[in-house]
Amino acid sequence: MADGSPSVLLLIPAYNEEERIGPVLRDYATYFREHYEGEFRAVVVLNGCRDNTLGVVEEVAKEFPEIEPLNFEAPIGKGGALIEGFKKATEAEAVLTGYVDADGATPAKAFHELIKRCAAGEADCVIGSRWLPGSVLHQSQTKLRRVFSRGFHTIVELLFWLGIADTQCPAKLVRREALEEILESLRIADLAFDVNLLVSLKQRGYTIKEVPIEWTDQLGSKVTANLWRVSLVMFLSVVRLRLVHSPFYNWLRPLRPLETWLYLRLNAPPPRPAADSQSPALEEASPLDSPPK
Ligand SMILES: Nc1nc2c(ncn2[C@@H]2O[C@H](COP(=O)(O)OP(=O)(O)O)[C@@H](O)[C@H]2O)c(=O)[nH]1
Ligand SMILES: [Mg+2]
Repeated sequence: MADGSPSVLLLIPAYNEEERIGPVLRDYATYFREHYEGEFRAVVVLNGCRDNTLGVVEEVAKEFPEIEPLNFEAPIGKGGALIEGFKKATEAEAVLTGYVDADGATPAKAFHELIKRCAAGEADCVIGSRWLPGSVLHQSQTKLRRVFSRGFHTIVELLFWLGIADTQCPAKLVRREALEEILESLRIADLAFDVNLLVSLKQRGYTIKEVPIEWTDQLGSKVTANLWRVSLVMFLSVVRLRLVHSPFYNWLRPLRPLETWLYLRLNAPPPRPAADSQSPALEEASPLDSPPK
């Protein structure tokens, strides 16, 4: 299914990114104006920012109208921001929807490579990998972060048998048909969101291709600064995801309030309730004292 330059919607989740996001948005917009024939749009999904990220994005958007902010006052988490962005993408009918971080770790050219692979019909979802031979790491993550990353990878492999070397690389691209089908099953609002996305795609028989990527780890990570707590939340989320897809899930439903309490205690965004559930809507269900990391 080759399609030269399909329309692309790029999501950029942003939480307190006033320092880092401006140049990244300009680089992406300039690159795609110069190198991409198809339609390119970028939506920055802000969640609970307490700095001037919105002002910075609005300023860039005046110069580059293909960029727009989507602002949530509540700290809905990186996964929550991506879920909202994906909903918007299906409404906008972009052929391909992807995401990268706001800090420029993935250069525009590297994201363009994912688009070329997806447009060439290599897979329904193409994801960058920092762990495959051929990846170019100008700056790696800290050693401790890499140890945690490999630990998380092992747990994810044991739980889901995905066979993916780097589930967490924030450079991913999905075809619209696949996205539409899995949208309702995307629930994880924290940083384990990527696993939710990949498991949902795989369960529905969509193909995922992992390709080596160019990556520069950036200073100022909020994840590395809160590594133990973030890792615990991610662990909880993948175990939860495994249980959701097990026969025991119905027995566990009554524990939902306990689960929400636990996430809030960990200062993390709770998983989103199902559309048909009796749980309150997300915005009301996230009375976090302070934004999640
Ligand atoms: N930690 C955190 N990051 C978020 C959140 N929402 C969006 N993000 C974005 O997630 C991306 C990765 O964050 P970063 O701190 O650079 O983490 P790292 O690159 O994984 O070390 C950035 O674009 C953040 O702005 C959130 O609620 N918490
Ligand atoms: Mg980063």
